[in-house]
Amino acid sequence: MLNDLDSIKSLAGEEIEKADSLKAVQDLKVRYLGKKGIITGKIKSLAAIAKEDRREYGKSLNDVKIYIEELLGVREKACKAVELNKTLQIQRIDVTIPGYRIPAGHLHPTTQVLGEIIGIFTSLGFHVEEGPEVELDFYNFEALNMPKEHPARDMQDTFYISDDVVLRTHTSPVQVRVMQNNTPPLRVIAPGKVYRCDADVTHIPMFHQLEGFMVDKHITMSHLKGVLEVFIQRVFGADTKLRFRPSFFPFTEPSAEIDISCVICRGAGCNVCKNTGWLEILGAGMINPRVFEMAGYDPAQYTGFAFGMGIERVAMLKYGIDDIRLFYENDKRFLDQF
Ligand code: 2NL
Repeated sequence: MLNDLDSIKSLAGEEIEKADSLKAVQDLKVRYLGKKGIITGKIKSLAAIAKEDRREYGKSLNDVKIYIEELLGVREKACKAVELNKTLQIQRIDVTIPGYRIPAGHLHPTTQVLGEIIGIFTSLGFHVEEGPEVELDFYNFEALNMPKEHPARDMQDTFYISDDVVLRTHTSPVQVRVMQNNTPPLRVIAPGKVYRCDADVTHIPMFHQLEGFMVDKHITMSHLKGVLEVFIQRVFGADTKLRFRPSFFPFTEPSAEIDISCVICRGAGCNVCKNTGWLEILGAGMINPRVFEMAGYDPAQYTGFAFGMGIERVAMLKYGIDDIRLFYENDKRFLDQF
């Protein structure tokens, strides 16, 4: 009786010793200790053994069971270690390899240039003001000395919402509102979107403009000249020259168009400046007394200068871009360059 336990014990010992994978260990566990396993079978048959032998046989059977369990446990541990090592060899991870860089976005070139310009004017004491893009005819035209029949209101240029509501064609109406609600001295810039019914390489129906003005007693054109010179030379470089050409705007008198020495060829002549050596960059002038009257200011007491520029145009000159539509196509090959 006890002999069969000895042979089970030694056979199990041999088999478990030879098991060289977790699967093989698992199979042996089932073979000996499973529901229909050899040891389990012996335990079930205990009842059939003569009462006087049962105690001793039972104890030996239990010893064999514990022996097999322990061997299986040791073997299982060893196989697990071998398989883990194999996995680590195959799935080797080099923790020193640099990670993948997630490409970071950046501000749109128009926004970058606008931010730079705002920074320059705020450093000179100008405040940023904003206003509605859907504007009353009064603020967009009437208050700026452009009465109903004025050619600048031409249907070709202005988007009309109704008879007396338009999409603003410039940000000047912001400044008119500022004058109505404040008393001088004033130093204000008004950046924002403006709308004109126009489209070609240098014109799009929505673009960005920045206007600015300064109002106080005794403001003269030399203040205008000084402020614009600081502005231009900070954007385009300290060696950039300015040229004031006589011009006309209904809201300024006198008016001027300001050119800068060509930032591409530095005045030598190229196709960007059409061999003139100069680039047109902004319009400006002394605020027309009629505009002051419309805003409720006494033109005998106050004077002021005003100026306006297209942001995309400044960006085009700064970076030598020849087609304004590139700013609105969202082509990454274009945007990635800024
Ligand atoms: C241009 C020219 C200009 C102004 C804008 C202005 C505003 C007020 C009163 C008087 Cl409230 N003037 N703005 C003056 C001169 C020129 O813009 O070429 N813009 C793109």
